[in-house]
Amino acid sequence: MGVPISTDTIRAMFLARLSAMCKSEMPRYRAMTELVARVNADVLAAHPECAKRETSAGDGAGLAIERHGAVRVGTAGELVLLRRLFAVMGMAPVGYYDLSVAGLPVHSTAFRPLAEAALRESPFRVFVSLLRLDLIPEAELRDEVTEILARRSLLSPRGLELLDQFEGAGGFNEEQAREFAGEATEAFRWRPDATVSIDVYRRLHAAHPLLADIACFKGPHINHLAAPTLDIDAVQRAMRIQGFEPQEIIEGPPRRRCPILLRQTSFKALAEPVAFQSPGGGQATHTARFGEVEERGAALTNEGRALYDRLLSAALTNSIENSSSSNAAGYEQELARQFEAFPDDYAELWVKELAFFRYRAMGEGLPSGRLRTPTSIESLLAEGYLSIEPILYEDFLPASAAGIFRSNLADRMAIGNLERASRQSFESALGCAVIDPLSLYSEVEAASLAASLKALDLPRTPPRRNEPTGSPLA
Ligand code: OOG
Ligand code: NI
Repeated sequence: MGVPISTDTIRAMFLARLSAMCKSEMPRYRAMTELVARVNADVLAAHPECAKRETSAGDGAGLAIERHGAVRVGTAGELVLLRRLFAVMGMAPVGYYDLSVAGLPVHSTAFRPLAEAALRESPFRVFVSLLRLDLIPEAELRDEVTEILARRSLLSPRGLELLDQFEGAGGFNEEQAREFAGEATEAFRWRPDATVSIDVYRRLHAAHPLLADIACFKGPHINHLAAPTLDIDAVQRAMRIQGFEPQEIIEGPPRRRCPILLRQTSFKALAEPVAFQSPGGGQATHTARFGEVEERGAALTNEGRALYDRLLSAALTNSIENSSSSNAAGYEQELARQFEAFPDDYAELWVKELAFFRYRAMGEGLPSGRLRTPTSIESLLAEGYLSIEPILYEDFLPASAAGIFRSNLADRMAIGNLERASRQSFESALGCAVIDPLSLYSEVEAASLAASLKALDLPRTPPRRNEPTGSPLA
């Protein structure tokens, strides 16, 4: 085989093809990426320091490259095949997202690179949702869907053959990598000829639009790609003015000085013509594909995330209760009001342990003699021996994902009271456990601290905070 191509390179090859396919098939998506590029160029011209902010975008050049995509599959077998396919591209399942809480009959994970170097090289993830047939009440419909899905294969025979070769040899040469990237892209192509009659499509669509989207076509079409931006509010305004009809609100936290987690917006899925099978044949439209924009900020600790979840749900509840003329504007105001309780300063986020940080040693190390002084990470930061920068959030947010799904379903269909999905059942379908995202961030933080202390020539880890000094009575 010679020297195998790195999985990071295969991921980049795949994304380049996928992106080209989406742009050529969806002029609106291409136009959206051009709009985002203009906004990003304006931000960089006005604030050159922003290039550093999106850390996984490196010097900012990476802003032209999409950060994630999403597909939906119907069966455990399909999910396992995608796990194998994404492993070729250096992506593993991270996180579990239960979307049944939002009335969607799916649960999900994100296939993504794990290592910092891999994320820097190509920070592309795929949000993969698995249909929960158990949530479809009608037994007859469930059987019908099972039968339809059993007939399709996600990957071409050549793609499957290459996958076996990769697993057997532990890698691809360049030619195999290129061929596989092509086969994988084909697997996610939107194919407008349904595998069912219009009658079956309509019945599934009536049960839940997602059911029709997942079951009636030849494969798991890529439903969107998400372009990164440095100013999602500017993108949202430009999308409105230029007739892209973005969703009503930006999902996620409000605009802040210190961005956290993930903010997202999208334009509504396009109605695309579909040709149906006999009996009947016929044509109709289906909303399959849209475009998304994302802006990322700091990854939050467990405590930070709990605070985020609490404030977000308070904003939602209050804005529903006091809903006045404009829901969207009322919600945004309420969201901003709630998030006043979320510190908007990196030093404070560090002190309160609400976000994860990467440490860096500054200068030449400590002056000799200093090691005898008891010290703390806090004073090393205060005295400038250490510096911190937030670790970028690489994952997703279930409430935001639900918003993205819903804004792109023709009708806001919900199956009443969906049973809570179990992570266990998802993992047994996947054939392995999903990785806990928090453990990844905390490893990056710990490794950067250890390396920085070593660079400062400190023999052991000092306590995080200064001991409280003096007596409270002094
Ligand atoms: C996936 C929606 C989730 C996001 O950015 O949160 C997602 C889907 O519509 O299949 O992509
Ligand atoms: Ni998305």
